[in-house]
Amino acid sequence: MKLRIGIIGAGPSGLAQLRAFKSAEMKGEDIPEIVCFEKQSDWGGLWNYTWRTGVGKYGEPIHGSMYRYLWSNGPKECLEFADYTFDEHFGRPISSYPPRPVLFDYIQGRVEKDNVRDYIRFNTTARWVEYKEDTKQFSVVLEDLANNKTYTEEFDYLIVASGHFSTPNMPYFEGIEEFPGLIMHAHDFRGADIFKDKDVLLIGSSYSAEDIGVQSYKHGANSVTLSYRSNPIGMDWPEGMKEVPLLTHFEGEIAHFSDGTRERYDAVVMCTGYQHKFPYLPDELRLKTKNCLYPDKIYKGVFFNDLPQLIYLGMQDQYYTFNMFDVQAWYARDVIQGKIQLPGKEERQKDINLWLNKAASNCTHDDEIDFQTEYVRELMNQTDYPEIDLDRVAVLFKQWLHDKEEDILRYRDRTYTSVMTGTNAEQHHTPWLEEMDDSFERYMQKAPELEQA
Ligand code: FAD
Ligand code: NA7
Repeated sequence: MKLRIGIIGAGPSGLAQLRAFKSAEMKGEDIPEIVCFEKQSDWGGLWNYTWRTGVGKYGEPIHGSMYRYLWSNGPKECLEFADYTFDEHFGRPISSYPPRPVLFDYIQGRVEKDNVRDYIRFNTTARWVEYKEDTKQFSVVLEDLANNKTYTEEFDYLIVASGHFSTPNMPYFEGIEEFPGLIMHAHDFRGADIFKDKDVLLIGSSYSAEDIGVQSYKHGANSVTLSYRSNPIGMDWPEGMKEVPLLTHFEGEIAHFSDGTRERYDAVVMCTGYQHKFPYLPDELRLKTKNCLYPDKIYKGVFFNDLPQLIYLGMQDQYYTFNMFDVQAWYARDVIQGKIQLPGKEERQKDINLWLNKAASNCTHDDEIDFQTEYVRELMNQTDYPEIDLDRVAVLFKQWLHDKEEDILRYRDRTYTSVMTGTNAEQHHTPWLEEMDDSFERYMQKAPELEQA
């Protein structure tokens, strides 16, 4: 009997797992029977943009948190697949910070080549999971949303690749129920056009606050205020943008801050992060963690220590993304295929503790980059995933942080060199701040063609 592998989610992590098995198959290995369940009608996870908010066509909570004018927030050279380069996909150099449709196209290119679509059941939600001690299998209740049918299937391994930037963390502030303007979470933000000429308050001091802030500036907000709880982002903000300490309460349309200042706003966006939420998993199988670089209870950041047949992909906070999901998926594949033997539970916990201790001593962003670089290296070195010069990737990440600090409005015009191919990125034909069209077609145009047009 072939092993049966269930994968929940066909975002970059789930697709990495499919690709990992495909690549083994292409090398002549026998691979298990695999089924991937995806609740959306297409693959790509967050990169599959939706205009919808709230619930989808079939009443499921909307997964997407990406917005229309999203451009990569880090250099593409840091996330490049080692087995499918940007050169291979685009056939020519492109810039270092492409817009969402361009990265979506790149993600799709690799899996289209492999025909992995056949493994995926779209419009299918994982509803509930149970582990059966007698059969040592997972029993998964699934809902075929389009046909309104529920059914159950059994799997030897279950791979959770359902992401963790989808369920908002939504705090309460006194008086907010009387605020007359728009209140939303970053999860529901779809474009800053609505903030033209408005005074916008963003709560939070991480990626979402930073990027929704500069998006709002770019699209003509009258003013943008970022309110931080622990530390300010600390950029040299352009005129019209500023950071203030934490919001304490509202009085009507007036927001009060902990430094005693107050101001009137038209809209509030909670850029307050996300919850790791797995409504289809029972207590004893559920990963319970905040957003951090090394969640407890998962060995090598992947195997649920209480039951290593349960595998979590992409659950860390992320400097590394696509290539980190790849090394996790390759490692998981090799364990499933019996090429890598897992140690016993206590040994695994010791290893987890070692990483948790290392994580606890991270003080700066540079420390965090080095930490995640070491983590990716550890997994990468144990499989046949093509080698990446991770020290050079770490240098690029640090350069990226530096470039952002130097000019938060223009860092996306910077270019870097691919660690995989040595290709220098091209300068995009239009500076990011002036580029109001993020479509694939516009992006791929060369400057002279634009001039002719
Ligand atoms: P996801 O992309 O979230 O995919 C999970 C998939 O699981 C989805 O398709 C979902 O529909 C499916 N799913 C969920 N629940 C179920 C269920 N019960 N049953 C069936 N299917 C289910 N990373 C970068 O590298 N660069 C960026 O510029 C960048 N920008 C970002 C901007 C935003 C606003 C956000 C939120 C994230 C950004 N990221 C970025 C990080 C992002 O997390 C990763 O790039 C990547 O999408 C994570 O992939 P994933 O497969 O782990 O999760
Ligand atoms: P993050 O990176 O998890 O950051 C969440 C932010 O929200 C962080 O600054 C928190 O402040 C802040 N926060 C959380 N709760 C509160 C409350 N109650 N009050 C005030 N501030 C709060 O989430 P992001 O959405 O920015 O980024 C997630 C992904 O999206 C990322 O990978 C990007 O690529 C895009 P803290 O510092 O903890 O005090």
